[in-house]
Amino acid sequence: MLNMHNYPEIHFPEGFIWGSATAAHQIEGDDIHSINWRDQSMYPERFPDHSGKACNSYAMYKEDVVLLQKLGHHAYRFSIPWSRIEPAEGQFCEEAVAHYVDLCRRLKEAGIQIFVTLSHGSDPAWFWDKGGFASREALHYFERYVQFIVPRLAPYADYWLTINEINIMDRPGCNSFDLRKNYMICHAKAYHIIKKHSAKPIGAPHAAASVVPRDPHFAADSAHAAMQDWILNGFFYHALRTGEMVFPGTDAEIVEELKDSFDFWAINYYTRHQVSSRSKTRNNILLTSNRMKLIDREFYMSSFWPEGLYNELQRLKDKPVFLTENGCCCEDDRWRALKLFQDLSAIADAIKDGVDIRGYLHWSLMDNYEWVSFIPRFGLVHVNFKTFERTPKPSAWLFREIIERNGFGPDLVSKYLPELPKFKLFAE
Ligand code: IFM
Repeated sequence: MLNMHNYPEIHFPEGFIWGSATAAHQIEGDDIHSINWRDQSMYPERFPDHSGKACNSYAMYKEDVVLLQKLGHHAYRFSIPWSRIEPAEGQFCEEAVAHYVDLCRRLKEAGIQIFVTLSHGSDPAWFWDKGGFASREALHYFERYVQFIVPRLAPYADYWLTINEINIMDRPGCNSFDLRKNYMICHAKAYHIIKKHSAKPIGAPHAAASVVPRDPHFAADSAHAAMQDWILNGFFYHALRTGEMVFPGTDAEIVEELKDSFDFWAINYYTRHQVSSRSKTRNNILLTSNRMKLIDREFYMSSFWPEGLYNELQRLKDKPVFLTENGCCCEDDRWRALKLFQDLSAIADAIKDGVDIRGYLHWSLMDNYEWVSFIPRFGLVHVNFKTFERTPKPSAWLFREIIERNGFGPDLVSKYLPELPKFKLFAE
């Protein structure tokens, strides 16, 4: 997958959906009723940057729709912040609902399909005061929010995404297995509520990552990698297929309404985790070197691993698949072009080998607030965080060309990465 000048012409299936993804907390700004906003104020030491106005997209959403159109996207994935819809317990904000309905209308007018995520890190602070997703007794609040918002969006949504990245949800002080089980239960509830109002397909975006042993010939590393893979990936696939939630060292639980509660696999893919039984932290060993850094600091997504994407997709042959996130953060936009070529060729290979992949949403439309910091820039579009000016990067134009021809070939590689043969990106 690295010898890109020798790629054959790659074509995606007819009707393949191309687009990009964002999340409200990361782009809108002023998510003041969310738990994240409160955490930022209460524990500033954990947050090098405050999310503040982020990309100011709550105010600039109309421009963002025009931008999507200019860049040729067929689809846009965005999230509804529960924190704006129900800022105080039981008080639903009609103004916020009207805002998202208007966003949907504009997207429809622009011919852009809608992937709407119901929960992507904007839980209201009041909900966590009642225990949040860590408490089974509090989950009915989420259900009530879903019951409220779904009928309002049903006329517009083309695809539903329930809860983002259940499999890596953590919160200080919470047992992560219990938390993830509770999220799964909420996903199942949301699935069945949506089904009552909409015939459109439903998925739950999964943070898929390859877990590889540092030394594949060392039994302890392999065993450890297999266990980590279960916790990260296997648990989620098994739970959605069967309704059974199995985490090592805990009692398994069966939730009938969870079984088969999805219409497509929604896959977010970035990187791999290399695990070693010999190191103290044991996973997430960063595979970087000084000459290969995407950004000038350690970041967990520093390794490109298209083979891992191909392998993950091979596990998902039972339903259609959408890539609901994929991308990288970098200062040098050429990395993004490289990532697109590599991961899209892995996706094309997976399609050839029998995986029914229907679409690809790039993370992200624009540079945004990466949960604690503005430094990791994931955007196809550069954002000036002082003026909020949006400027498409070369990779945004590359992506538009890929969309227009529903694929790419070596000519596009040469056009966007002419220096590739001499590139030092892969040198140690
Ligand atoms: O920015 C996040 C997004 O919110 C969830 N998936 C991973 C992205 C990059 O870290």
